Amino acid sequence: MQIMSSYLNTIFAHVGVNKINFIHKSLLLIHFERKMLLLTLLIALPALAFCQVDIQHLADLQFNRFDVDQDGNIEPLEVATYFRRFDTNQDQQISRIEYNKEVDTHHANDPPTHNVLLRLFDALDYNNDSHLSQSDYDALFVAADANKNHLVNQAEFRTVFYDLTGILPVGK
Ligand SMILES: [Ca+2]
Ligand SMILES: [Ca+2]
Ligand SMILES: [Ca+2]
Repeated sequence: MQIMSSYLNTIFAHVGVNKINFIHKSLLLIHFERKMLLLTLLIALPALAFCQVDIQHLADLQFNRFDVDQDGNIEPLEVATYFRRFDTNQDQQISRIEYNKEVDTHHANDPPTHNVLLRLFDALDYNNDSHLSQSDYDALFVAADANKNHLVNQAEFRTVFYDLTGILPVGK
């Protein structure tokens, strides 16, 4: 009887430890899954916000703002005109504040579009000093002009716009 009891105790003790281990592992797993869910949400939420933007439509809107004479091409002179419109204090720099104001005149109460256009600003601001110079736009023009004819057409502009904002059109 004595032997039987100690044998059972050993078994229970063994099962008990395993039970605790099991519960501990389950809790760890739940904790891990919660963390992953939170992480996924944190990653997905900004992406979801950007999905609300029709990126091709926005690219075309921006293209049309550059293409002042509406001939289907952006010429270097039009880039200069575009730059001057943003540079309200005429210090040859577009600050993030100036850029924000100009974006607001076209996209007030539209935070997703605003965010996409600010992504564009940050992508162009290579040295992260929150200012864009005419040379940043000149570099953008050269990069966009894929066929090197000194003009940027709509297709070339779309490509560089998707590239810089990091957003591709969905189902197009
Ligand atoms: Ca033009
Ligand atoms: Ca300025
Ligand atoms: Ca071209």
